[in-house]
Amino acid sequence: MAQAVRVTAERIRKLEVQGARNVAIAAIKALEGLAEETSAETRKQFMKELEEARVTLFASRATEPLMRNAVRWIISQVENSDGEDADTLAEVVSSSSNQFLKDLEASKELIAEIGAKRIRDGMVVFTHCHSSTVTHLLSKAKEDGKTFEVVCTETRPVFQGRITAKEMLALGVKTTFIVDSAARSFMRDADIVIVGADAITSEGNVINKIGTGTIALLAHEARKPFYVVAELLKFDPATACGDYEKIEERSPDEVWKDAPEKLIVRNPAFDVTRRDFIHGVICEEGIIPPHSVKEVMHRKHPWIFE
Ligand code: RUB
Repeated sequence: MAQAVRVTAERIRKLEVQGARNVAIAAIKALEGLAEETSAETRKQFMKELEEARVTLFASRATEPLMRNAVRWIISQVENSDGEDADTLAEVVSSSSNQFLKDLEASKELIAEIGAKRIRDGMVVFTHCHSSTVTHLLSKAKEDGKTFEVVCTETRPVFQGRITAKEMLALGVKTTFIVDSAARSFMRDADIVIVGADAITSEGNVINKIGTGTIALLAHEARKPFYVVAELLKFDPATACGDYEKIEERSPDEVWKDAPEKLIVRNPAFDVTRRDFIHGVICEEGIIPPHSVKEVMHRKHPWIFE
């Protein structure tokens, strides 16, 4: 097993790398690392290493289709190339990884440009957890000269909301930090809710950090627009074939380290927000209704269904 892959998978598992985009980027870089450190000589040996890497990276976190799509695409580029020696194939891994990262970056910029227009002066933006796509959108809005405030939840059990809060403060945005259970009390002051996504299903439902589904309900109750900001490649093609998106269940220790014996402590990392509660998905194709994501994927990324 390539060292780069093993170390990266462990870092992802431990949440040292957090958020769907960062997880995907780390996995792509691990494949680049594999291409550099490989001792394979033949095509067969190299393909075996790639397959081991795929299995290890996929197992590092269960609910990360962007990472899976990225790894699948890079491996398919290698499969489709006719190089016979490992050096040539390693070259294909490097160039396709580069291409994927470039496209991912371009999507992020486009999403920020589109989404920033939804932020108007004086708005209070409510967000949950830490999404690099959301914070980039907000930094673009700030760069465009918008003045707005942010309310962010701490996001139990591992407090990713603190990352969001620090990033907002660094941007000079007035930020209010609340416990997750205060979400309803602060929803009435919000003008817009913007969250990220880990996965989008074929029905247009969105999977994001645990608590997102509740916040969507609260936004619905308070009649506040609820937007999901995500690259299209967070779509999980397996859901179109009947599979459910697997919801990662993390260690109970994250919730209560020395919990009494026999106490059942559950720690699902994500939940599902039904498409009915989502005003729009802000993606690189514009702001689209959640139920049309699958159709857009057929047009933009047909390979994903192969
Ligand atoms: C992070 C989370 C983020 C999405 C989107 O969960 O739910 O909202 O991953 O992030 P965790 P991004 O901290 O458990 O990884 O927009 O950066 O892809």
